[in-house]
Amino acid sequence: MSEANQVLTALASKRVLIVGLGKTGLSCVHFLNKHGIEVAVVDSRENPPGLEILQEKFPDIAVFIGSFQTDVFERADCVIVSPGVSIHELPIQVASARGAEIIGDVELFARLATAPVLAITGSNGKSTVTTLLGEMVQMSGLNVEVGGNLGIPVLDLLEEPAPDFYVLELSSFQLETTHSLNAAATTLLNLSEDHMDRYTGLDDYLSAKKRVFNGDGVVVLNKDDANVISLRNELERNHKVCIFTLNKPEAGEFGVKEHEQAQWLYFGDKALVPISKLKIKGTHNVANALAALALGQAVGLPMEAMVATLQIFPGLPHRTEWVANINGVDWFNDSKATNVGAAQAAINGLSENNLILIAGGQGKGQDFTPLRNTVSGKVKKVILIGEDGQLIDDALKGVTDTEYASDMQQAVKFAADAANSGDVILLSPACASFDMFSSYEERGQYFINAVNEVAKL
Ligand code: UMA
Ligand code: ADP
Repeated sequence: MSEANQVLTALASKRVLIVGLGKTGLSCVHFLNKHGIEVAVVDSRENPPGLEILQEKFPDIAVFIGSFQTDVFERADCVIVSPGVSIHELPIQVASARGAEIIGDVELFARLATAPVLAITGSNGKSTVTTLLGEMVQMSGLNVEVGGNLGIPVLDLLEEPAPDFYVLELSSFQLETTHSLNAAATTLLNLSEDHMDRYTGLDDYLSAKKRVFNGDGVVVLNKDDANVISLRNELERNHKVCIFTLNKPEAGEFGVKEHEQAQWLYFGDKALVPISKLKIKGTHNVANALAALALGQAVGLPMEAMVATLQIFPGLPHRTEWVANINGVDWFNDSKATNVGAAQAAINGLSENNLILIAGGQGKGQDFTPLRNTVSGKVKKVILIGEDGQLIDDALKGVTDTEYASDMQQAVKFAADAANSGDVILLSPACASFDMFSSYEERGQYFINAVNEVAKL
């Protein structure tokens, strides 16, 4: 019997409970049902998103909604937890203490996947690096499946024939329930506060992220991030470590150096490509490019193919995305900046000193004071939106002008009114979107629509 079949047979003998009926939960139901494994589903929401599909396609599956009823958990001996649910929820803890196995979809994937995995985590830049690396694999003439936190649940990737590589974006939430992933190459891109409503502090958040290093594959580390590089000695015991930096690289490192009167990406003393040729813009995206190169090199992708990819990869929507130039004012949509670190990177990355920033939303318990230094001298006005706009205002007292807007349309109008030709307007909220929008994509689209209205005036 193949290893994968052994894993599935072992699971079939257990009472499996899927917690959460979002994308992940539904994907688990589909996958396990296809392999003849019986499951039950529980979701604490009254009206979870996948309910209609579940009832239509799988009318025989038991589903419990509206709360986490303890008796439902008591019957389970394998609990598959969706990333949006904390494993510290009491019924999950009780099940675990009773000996039930607590895993996530990524753990199941790790046990079943037969091709090497490239795994990317970090507070910011994950989706960009994951997508870019996927494109690099393809440009190298190899087959790739890309997914994870990016949006395609990992078990869906197993529906396709095994590729040469899987490239996975993994969140701290997903890593919490992952035990046996042994990625061929992996990175923790950076670490800054996020999801502080779920973790007790930065250390707790880091310990979830560090689970990406559980295997023995190559580890790519960011030398410029103090929290990340402090792990180097510990990781060198079990891993080959590769380094990237925005500064001059040492031998064997990826970095940036001046060459022919321009800034170039370098590997050791080898000039690779001028930064001006990269399609993705901003200093943070230079770091993302270097991280992707290091991961690709770790698994033998040809440098020429990777460098060629960098010259055509346009980046992803809602990430420092240029929207329009109206009356000499450039508008950028960075709606995916859902934490302070991301907004700081966008503000610094655009390297302007004439910015008007639109920020605010759900702060997720973050400390906004680090924004103070970044905004100071660069941002001439901040338009505040959403339920935690006031917290940002408090953190920025005295360093810039602020104004409150009741919705995105008004925020765009206030920003347009405050801008002069040559200014840059940036939506980079530093917050989640769920107080006003269904997702960061919807927030970005509302912004783009409102900017297009301004263009018509
Ligand atoms: N929820 C409940 N009760 C439940 C189950 C979920 O209240 O019983 C809530 C959660 O608290 C959360 C929401 O429902 O607010 C969605 O949670 P989920 O686990 O059902 O989410 P999925 O639809 O399965 O999507 C998840 C990831 N979502 C989260 O981690 C919150 C998606 O990442 C990911 O794309 C998808 O799996 C496929 O792998 C999204 C995300 O916001 C983009 N990720 C966070 C981030 O990037 O910052 C980590
Ligand atoms: P993630 O998937 O980790 O959220 P994305 O690639 O989607 O990352 O980028 C989200 C936002 O994070 C971007 O809009 C930008 O503001 C910021 N960002 C991107 N790359 C980096 C980086 N390397 N360091 C810091 N911030 C970044």
